[in-house]
Amino acid sequence: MPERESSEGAERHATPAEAESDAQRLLPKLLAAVDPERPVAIYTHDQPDPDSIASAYALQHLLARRLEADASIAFGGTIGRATNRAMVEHLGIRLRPLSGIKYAEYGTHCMIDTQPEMGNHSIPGDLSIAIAIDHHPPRPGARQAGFTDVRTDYGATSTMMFYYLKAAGLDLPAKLATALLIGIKSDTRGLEREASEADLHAYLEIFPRADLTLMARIESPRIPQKYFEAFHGALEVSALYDGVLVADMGEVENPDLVAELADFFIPLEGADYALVMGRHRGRMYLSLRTRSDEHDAGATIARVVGEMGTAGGHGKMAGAQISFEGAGEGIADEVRRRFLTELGRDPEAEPVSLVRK
Ligand SMILES: [Mn+2]
Repeated sequence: MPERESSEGAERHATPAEAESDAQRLLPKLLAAVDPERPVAIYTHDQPDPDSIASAYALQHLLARRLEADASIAFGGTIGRATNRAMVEHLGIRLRPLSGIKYAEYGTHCMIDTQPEMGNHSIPGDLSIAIAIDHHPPRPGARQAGFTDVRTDYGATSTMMFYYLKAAGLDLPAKLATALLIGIKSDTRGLEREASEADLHAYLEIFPRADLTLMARIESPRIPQKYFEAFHGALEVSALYDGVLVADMGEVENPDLVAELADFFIPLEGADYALVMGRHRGRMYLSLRTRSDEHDAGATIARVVGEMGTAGGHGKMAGAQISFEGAGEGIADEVRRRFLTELGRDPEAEPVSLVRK
């Protein structure tokens, strides 16, 4: 295991010096892409995670301080994870649901921690995006925003945003520092995975400015009972196929659970892959985690989903969505078969239940 962890980190090469010079070079272009006379909209991906929330908050701060721009943050889907909800509440970050956004009222549209042609957001395809800042690999031939800053060498968009704030000469208020710290921590799993030197450096620089009491409160939130029920259900349906864990949750109350359960299962001894599926409002959500270097999570899930839906992700974690009509009953089985075949497992093999019933 340890040697794998170190090679994982090596995938992201950004150094602090590069991060600083890139931010200095790109900052004027970023600011020039904003119409400061009109309200600005900043969009996270759907079911926003701490990295996208913190990055959006940082961009809002940057535009307010440097351009006096009035920027709102909007998101699609729900904020399901208790820690993410606690983050928004304790830090007082105002997020508006996308359903209430009138696009014509905004002069500048920004996407953060995602890009125009990603499948993980609900922004209309014909909306002209002025700014996109992200660390996920772009799709080949994807339509670009006016100002596009996609640097896959970073473990978190929060790190990129930290260097923008630094290049702009802005101080970090405690709440923003706390948000960025949580953003970096969560996207790199505590700097263990896919973290570059720049991520580590940013983390250390931000750390003394953060409110650690608040951070502890956010990271250990109270958990509703429904959550335990969902975990119970997931344990019961989990099946192992030769080192591959598959859990089809059926209907889920919030799609965030799917990713959370994938994180929950991947430490399992003897499992190199965890795929969790759940349906919510006519969509199947998939989340894949891997501990193996043999198959890239993002590429694997993209091949599994194929023309059925949209997919995206990194080497060790990836997600996908498939829209369907009706009950969508057969989809999970189709995905499971394709997935096992993709990993060279026998889709007909008898699975082993994870827990005794
Ligand atoms: Mn991210």
